[in-house]
Amino acid sequence: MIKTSQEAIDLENKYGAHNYHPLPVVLSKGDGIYVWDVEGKKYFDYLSAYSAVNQGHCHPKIIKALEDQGKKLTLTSRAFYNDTLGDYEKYITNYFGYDKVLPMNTGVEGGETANKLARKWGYEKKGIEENKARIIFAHGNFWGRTLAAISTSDDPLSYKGFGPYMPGYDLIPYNDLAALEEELKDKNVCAFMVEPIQGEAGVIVPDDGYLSGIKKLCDKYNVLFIADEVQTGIGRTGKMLATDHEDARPDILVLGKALSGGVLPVSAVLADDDIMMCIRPGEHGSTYGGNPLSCAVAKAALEIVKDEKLDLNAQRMGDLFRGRLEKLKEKSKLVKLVRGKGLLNALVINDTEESSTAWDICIKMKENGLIAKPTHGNIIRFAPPLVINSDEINASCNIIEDSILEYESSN
Ligand code: IF1
Repeated sequence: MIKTSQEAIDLENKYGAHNYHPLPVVLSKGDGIYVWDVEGKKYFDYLSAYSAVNQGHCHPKIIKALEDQGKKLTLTSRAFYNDTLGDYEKYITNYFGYDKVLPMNTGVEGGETANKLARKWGYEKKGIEENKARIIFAHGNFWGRTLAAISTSDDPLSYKGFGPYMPGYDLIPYNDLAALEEELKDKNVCAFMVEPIQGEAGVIVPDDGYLSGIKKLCDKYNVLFIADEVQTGIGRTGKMLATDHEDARPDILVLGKALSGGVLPVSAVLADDDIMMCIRPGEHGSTYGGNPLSCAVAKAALEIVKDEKLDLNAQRMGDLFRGRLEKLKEKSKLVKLVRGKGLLNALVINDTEESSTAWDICIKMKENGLIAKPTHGNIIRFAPPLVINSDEINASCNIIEDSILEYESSN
């Protein structure tokens, strides 16, 4: 049993792969928007496990679904039917308005599934020559750590040292419809896969009209629009889906993270029959994909977003949050830019990408009772659980403001 934070850190250093550089805080309890460390110190959680805990930590309704199903039947594999999958499939396809769902586990498996589906559709429905299908991505994309996912990355930290790379992938600038149209003229392009807001790249919000422009161009050139909503979906940006902000219904929708409210890995790929039926029995799957435990947890997680109107709350609380941080620009030279939508926001620190300023400010915020983590050098992402209220937004903004001003006055 871990007694001190240092003990936990030492164990991870000694026995765990060093594939992360965590903020020096050791969490042992979570409830709603709060987490506690081993010593009992309480923090606002402003990362939500990269937007997987939208419903708040250990939401009682999700935990109850986990316990009830966990005592009954957790995994059958898809070799057999079970009495939860069909019910969940009906629920989630009606919830998002698609004919069918292909259930997977992690977000990157969702992306991989969407890529396989698009290629298959390209050969069978668009008539692309075998092994010639191309999928277009945007510079700055991030959709996971598999060899296919890093093959589309232009971040050396993601791809360097892991070649050779998956062929049939090309990049264009994000938020650039002209560049997209150029690529879509090639008959071998089967899909364009894109995040409606780029999370890892630093919460890059495209111009109004970008998403609807993608939809129009993909329809015009008979190319599938794949929306990676693993991080932006499930209420995070102030709508159920970030693509709901415009007339931009994806042909293939990829969900993950908050689909299970941070309880266990659940992802999903949704599409209509003319696309989804291109994959036939035995051509794709996963041991845990669509397991009864995941179905019970994910259904509860989705019900909560609707029942508690978490998308509307994210929109209102996000406006309040950005308003507060905008005012901070007048008080601190360190605050260069505030951007985001709903409760997916980022603060760009007025320093170089290589500087440790963003990290040092996160350390200061941790000392003051709020945990967040920099993405890409000088950008701090702020993404609390969507259950946060206005008093908690104001209290956490006080911590952010005090921490930045304290840091500035001592450096
Ligand atoms: C890490 C980043 C965020 C994602 C989008 C698919 C996936 C992710 C838009 C894959 C996953 C996670 C991965 C995690 C940290 C986190 C992350 F910093 F890595 F980039 F959120 F921005 N599409 N993002 O953001 O989902 O397979 O992880 O379930 O790898 O460090 P996954």
